[in-house]
Amino acid sequence: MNQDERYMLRCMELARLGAGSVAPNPMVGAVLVYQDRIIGEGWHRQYGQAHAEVNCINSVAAIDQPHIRQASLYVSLEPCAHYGKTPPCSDLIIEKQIPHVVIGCRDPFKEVDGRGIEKLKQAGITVEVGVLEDACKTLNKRFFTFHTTGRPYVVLKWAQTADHKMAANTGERLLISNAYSNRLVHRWRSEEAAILVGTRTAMLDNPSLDNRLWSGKSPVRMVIDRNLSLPSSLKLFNGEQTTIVFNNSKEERHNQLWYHRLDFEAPVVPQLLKACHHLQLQSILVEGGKHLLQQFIDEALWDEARVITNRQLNIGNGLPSPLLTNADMQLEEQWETDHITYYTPGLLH
Ligand code: AOF
Ligand code: ZN
Repeated sequence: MNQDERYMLRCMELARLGAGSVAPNPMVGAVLVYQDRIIGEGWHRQYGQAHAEVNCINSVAAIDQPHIRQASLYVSLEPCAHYGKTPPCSDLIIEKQIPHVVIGCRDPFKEVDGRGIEKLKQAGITVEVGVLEDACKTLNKRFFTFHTTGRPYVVLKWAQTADHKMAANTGERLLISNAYSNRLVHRWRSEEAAILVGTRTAMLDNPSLDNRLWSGKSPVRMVIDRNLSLPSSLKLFNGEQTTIVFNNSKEERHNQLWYHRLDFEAPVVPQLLKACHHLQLQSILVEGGKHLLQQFIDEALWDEARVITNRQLNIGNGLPSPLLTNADMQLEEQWETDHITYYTPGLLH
């Protein structure tokens, strides 16, 4: 690892301190380096507030301020060029006469998208782009997927028995995961903007779809209820989170209950993702059931699948798990009786 990469790694480390507070903005970190010494550090801390570069420049001690004009700025994402909730960072960099800027990756947001880099170059600043580029993109995988593909980042999740069954034939709820993996699932819920289930899962499991076992926020809940037949007593229709009900007739908003109409004669998943994009929901966690999960897989509209397998539970007859075709297994983890396997779509490799 060279010096540039080391400083970029520090930018990413700082960026992660904004996790959970900056979405739908990306996590961004910046460091200012003078004669191989860090004289300033900053990150985007809170949605709507100062960007990483501003916090970084403001952190420089008085004694080092004269050095800013000879320093190098490292930043994990291209400095912005637009007036959003804050003025353009590229203007500030130019104003401060920083001579050299090293960027992790380009910003795909259409208001920026190379304009920040261009502006800096026009001002005579030397700009280097693409240091630890893949890692910088992965850090904001939800933001990148959202802006480059026009749909949210999709995480599929299910729990299965050792013999790959998701439910008993009777439809009754199976207790598959243990206390450890349940907590992990709540962490996953805290990390995505929205959570989705199908009609049958909503009815049979009556899930609350909130995050009770981990710190941080709960996602927006989404349920498919084609004919609006689900009882209003279900947990997901109650509580404080917003719930979006995808159906075939109603388009209305009542406080936290939002109805969104879909054309059920056409494939539902692309329409649903389009609605998420429109609502600025950058990621969704799909928690079942099998039929819905399979639709995402068959349409190749998914980015990660996380499968919890209880290795001690075999039920013989039952509802088989979705079939993950063209998937690459990435990693496995063990939480007591549960084994968790992480997959990504093999088609992309
Ligand atoms: C940067 N540095 O630290 C971040 C950037 O509404 P605003 O003004 O906060 O702008 C949000 C957009 O700015 C966001 O979509 C992304 O393109 C960029 N984020 N840019 O130079 C930062 N967080
Ligand atoms: Zn900015």
